Amino acid sequence: MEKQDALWIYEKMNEIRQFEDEVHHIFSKGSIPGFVHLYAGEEAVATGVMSQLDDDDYITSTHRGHGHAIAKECDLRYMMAEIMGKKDGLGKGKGGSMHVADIDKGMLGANGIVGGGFGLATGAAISIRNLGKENVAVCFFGDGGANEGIFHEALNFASILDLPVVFICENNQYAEGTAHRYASATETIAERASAYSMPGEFVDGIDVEDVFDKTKAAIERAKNGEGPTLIECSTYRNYGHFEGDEQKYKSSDDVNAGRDCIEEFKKKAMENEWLTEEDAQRLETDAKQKVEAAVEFAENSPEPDIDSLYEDVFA
Ligand SMILES: Cc1ncc(C[n+]2csc(CCOP(=O)(O)OP(=O)(O)O)c2C)c(N)n1
Ligand SMILES: [Mg+2]
Repeated sequence: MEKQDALWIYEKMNEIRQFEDEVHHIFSKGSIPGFVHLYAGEEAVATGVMSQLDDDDYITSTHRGHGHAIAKECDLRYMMAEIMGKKDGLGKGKGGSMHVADIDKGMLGANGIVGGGFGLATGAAISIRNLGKENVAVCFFGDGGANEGIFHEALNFASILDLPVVFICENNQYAEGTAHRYASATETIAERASAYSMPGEFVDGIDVEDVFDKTKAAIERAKNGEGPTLIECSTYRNYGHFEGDEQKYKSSDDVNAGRDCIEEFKKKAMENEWLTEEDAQRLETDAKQKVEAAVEFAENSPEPDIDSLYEDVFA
């Protein structure tokens, strides 16, 4: 990792954390329709991966997609408007939190279907191959998503075709209230890679440098035509499964409980002289201002017109 990577990562980590804390606050006031699943706590994964991608690289996301979208440099104002169901939202206010997408940024969408990204990312990798491009597709999914049938179909298919795709499992220890250690036949998700003849890496997903290093190697492998990699990032979510979840199933003994990826990275980045206290304060303040501007923009954006109900409808 270079200094410029570290500065970008620290900036985006703070944007995600502050955005999510603000969405938590706004949701409690009743200004957000539908379900919201917050990404706070898992910032090291999205930023460690996305610091190595361009707009022409694709990602597929999950129901917990705000962090992926922010790290893929989607505009916070249009994201907040979408989450509030407003006309200026990325999806014209019709999709909400679970359908934040921005094709121009290569963000192929958050997804209400658990495991919905596997087929999309594998398909995006086929398009990269067929168009002769030198890009990569990254598929984010949860520990629960890893137990969907399409996980196995996509990994097998990507492996036999050596597709330029990286499968990134965000193992936050729970799928809703079901613990990973209860629901998975294998101790790790990473070891399942051997069934599909691809490398499997287990990463400390709270340590952004570990995420950065292991995904760097996987992205290079994909771009060199050497095929897919499965990476499992061990992480933890700060909030409940969705807003309103009492989290009675969580325990202080949980893997990664009590760790904070932003604090850990700040300490390491200062020790490595990538970040000064002044840089940190400036980036934290910038993030706060960006989030405040996004809320103001979204609050002032109108509701979608009733006449727009049938626009962009294909069937
Ligand atoms: C196909 C499908 N099955 C079930 C659900 C209901 N559901 C929504 S999120 C979720 C748990 C997902 O857990 P995980 O993949 O670990 O992601 P996390 O919420 O922990 O980020 C479930 C079962 C769904 N949305 N889609
Ligand atoms: Mg999970």
